[in-house]
Amino acid sequence: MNSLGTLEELPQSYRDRLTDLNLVPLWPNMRAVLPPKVPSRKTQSLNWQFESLRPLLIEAGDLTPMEKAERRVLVLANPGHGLSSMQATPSIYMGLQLILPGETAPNHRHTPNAVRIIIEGEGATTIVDGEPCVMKRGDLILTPSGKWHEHQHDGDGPIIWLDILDLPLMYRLESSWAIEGKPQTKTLERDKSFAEYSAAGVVPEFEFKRESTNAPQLRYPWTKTRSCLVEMAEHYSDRPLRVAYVNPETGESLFPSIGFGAMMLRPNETLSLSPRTTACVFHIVEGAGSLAVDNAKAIAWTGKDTLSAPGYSEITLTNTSATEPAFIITADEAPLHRYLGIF
Ligand code: GTQ
Repeated sequence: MNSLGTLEELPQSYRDRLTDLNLVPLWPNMRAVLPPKVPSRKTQSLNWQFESLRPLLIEAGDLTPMEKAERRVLVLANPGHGLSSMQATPSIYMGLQLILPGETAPNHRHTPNAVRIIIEGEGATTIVDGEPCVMKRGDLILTPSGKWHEHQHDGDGPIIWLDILDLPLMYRLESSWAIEGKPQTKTLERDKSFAEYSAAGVVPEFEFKRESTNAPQLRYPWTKTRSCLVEMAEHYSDRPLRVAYVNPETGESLFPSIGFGAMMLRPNETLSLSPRTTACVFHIVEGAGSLAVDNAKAIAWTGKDTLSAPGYSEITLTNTSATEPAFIITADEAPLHRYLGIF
């Protein structure tokens, strides 16, 4: 590829006249926005270790009362994007949220899609459009774009979960906004949508057309996902053990923006992910191991850690235990890449 003319080669007076008219010459910038063959990526591979973060999150519980926080969250900010961008990847926001016993996080709704993955604690409920969803370790609780949601915690200890939102995408589309609402009335039975969709291949039949099939199931209990992976392991001794979380009505990804999956690594298993364009994040539900990205030094992980890795990279996950399986929940931008035809 030819090297192209630089900005410095242009006379200052010419550059000034361009600037006055809000014009920019493409050629000095072209390789930066269209680099040869591989895109530039800001997403760094890293591990937000739960053990190191937890004390700071608990401290936030002392420092900031809920009324002053609404959402008491420490954002997992990827330094590659700049900490203030509050991004884990180009489209994914992640944060660790803390609710103390007796606290509530007020009702609101917003344009970004959100999923929570429960990390620690029991006794909390998320109410989504009138449906109370139980929150247990490893569960995914969905609050799709536009749905009212609030959190209550009646358990004994703190509850901590990982929020995953397509906030950076919505923000850059200049489409991110929220509104506050009055506390919801629980108009639906607890975990109604999970009850309706809890058997794979069987979906509820409605006499009347549903208002929307956009994410009809709101809670995906971890116990179900885990036992599916364990049963798969009994059938396959060599294939990767991976499942995708889908909309049970359409078989499509939970959201148009972010795709979610889960995997099990057998004891001592090393899994090289097939090459993909999208950045991804990994939440370790159980186990201990390492993440290697391209030729960089492998990053160790253990239960409750959360990691990120850029797209267009060779990713290898290793379970370093010789006796115990490891379980990981994944999130990536594949649905969006597929929609754009770049996956
Ligand atoms: O629970 O609605 O971590 O609106 C960031 C923004 C959580 C939430 C976050 C949010 C929420």
